[in-house]
Amino acid sequence: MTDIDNAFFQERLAAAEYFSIDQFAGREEFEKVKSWLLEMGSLTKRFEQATASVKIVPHVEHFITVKSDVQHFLEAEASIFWQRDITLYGNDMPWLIARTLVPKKALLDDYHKLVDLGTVPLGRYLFSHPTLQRTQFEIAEISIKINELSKDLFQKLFRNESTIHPYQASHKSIHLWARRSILQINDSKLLLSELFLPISPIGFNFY
Ligand code: VNL
Repeated sequence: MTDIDNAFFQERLAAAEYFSIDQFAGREEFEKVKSWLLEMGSLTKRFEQATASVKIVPHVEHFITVKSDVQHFLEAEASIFWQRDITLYGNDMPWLIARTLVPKKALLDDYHKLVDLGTVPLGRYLFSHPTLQRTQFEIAEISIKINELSKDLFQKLFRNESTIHPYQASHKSIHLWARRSILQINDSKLLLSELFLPISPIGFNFY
């Protein structure tokens, strides 16, 4: 995945409409995948149990000024955040797009190591912390029309594993699962957003 491919999905992830978990309870598509969506520990670790090789590629690691909705969700006073955007690969296939937003002040207190993670998975650092808490879990469904994907991106997302032919299916959409939640160490909160790509173990719906 190029930086541009990652940015395409990050935009969808940021614009998604999120709902609380109970909004999905009982729905068949949700029940099938909820053990992944509601994983409270490290997703990276969970992926590592599913494949021999998990690799993280960072696309963006910089300071930004966030929009007010994110600031509100995190109850952050200031609007300057550290942004980390990654693609996670399992078996060299793109499985997950993720963004981490950390208030600048929190970097100075509890999260100073986050600025130079590079290819080290975030979870390896965070989930080893004894006082870590996860709150405000929310789920989103993201629909992407097949004809919004370039031929090249389509190839990267599906390789040979797909039963979908891009041209027969150009009027259809893939429906992907995403989630966001807040992690907190001491008084420092950060926002994690994660989008499961079609060939990840969680799969996708297509219609
Ligand atoms: C990272 C890896 C972030 C796996 C994730 O969610 C994740 C990372 C924010 O290394 O930045 O599920």
